[in-house]
Amino acid sequence: MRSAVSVVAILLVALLAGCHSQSASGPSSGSAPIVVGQSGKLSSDGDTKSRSGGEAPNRRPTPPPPAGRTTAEVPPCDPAAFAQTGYEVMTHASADLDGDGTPEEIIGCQGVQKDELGAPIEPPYFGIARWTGSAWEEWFTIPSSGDEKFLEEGSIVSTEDLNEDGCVELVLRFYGFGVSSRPEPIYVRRIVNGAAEEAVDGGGVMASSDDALTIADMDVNFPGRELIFAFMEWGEGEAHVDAHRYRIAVYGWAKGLYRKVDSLSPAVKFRSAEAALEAYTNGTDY
Ligand SMILES: [Ca+2]
Ligand SMILES: [Ca+2]
Repeated sequence: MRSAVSVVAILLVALLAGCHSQSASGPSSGSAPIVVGQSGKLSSDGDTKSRSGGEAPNRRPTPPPPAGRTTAEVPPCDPAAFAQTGYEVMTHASADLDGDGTPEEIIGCQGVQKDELGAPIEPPYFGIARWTGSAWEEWFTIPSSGDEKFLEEGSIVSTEDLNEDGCVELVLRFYGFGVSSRPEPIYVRRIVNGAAEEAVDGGGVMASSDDALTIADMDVNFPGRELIFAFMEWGEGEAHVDAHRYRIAVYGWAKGLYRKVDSLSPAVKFRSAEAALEAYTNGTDY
């Protein structure tokens, strides 16, 4: 694994200048890795494209927009108009999820009414609004599938074509209630033939605020970018603030889903999950 990463690191340098994402759309098109850490924060820090081989992506052609229906004529969507009664909009983003040339609006909504601990009583959801040609309408909703109660700014992790097949992978994160650590599961959905499909093996990846995710092209055996998690592993007698070991889990696109394709637990301890991910993606020899 380490030698493969070293090769990737060399390829990165060689390919930095000329590689650009094939993403059909998205608010931040480009191929910079996306890092989401403990507070759901999101950062991009440079192009790490390294794909140089492997299975050729089965690219889906983007059809031209129908006559009289161009993006320029679509008025902006008002996300607040799509919050159901008793909900407020926490975050939203635009992306062409069905590849018809017109962006849809992804709207994250959280329940207003709270319990005695401050957690919303109703489960959060993402609403997808689409332009019909004459009006914005709610297309479908994606409710939290666990006990998660929260949404926030970082809940829409990615709206890009990660596996380079012409279809956007929508990476979403809900939040559970926690005191020192809280559940932060990741879900991946895509629109196929007009319906939202789960796009990660097992329906989602359970993670917590002690863990972190980055999205970067690290393995030429799988098309496009991989989802790379660092999961905190508690050692004997360790306190929360101590350095910990982290398990690195790589999810690559294979047989129509993001599946766990690699897992390793270096003996080195890190101060944070982000530091563990940075060491892995930089090809550090543990
Ligand atoms: Ca569309
Ligand atoms: Ca895709």
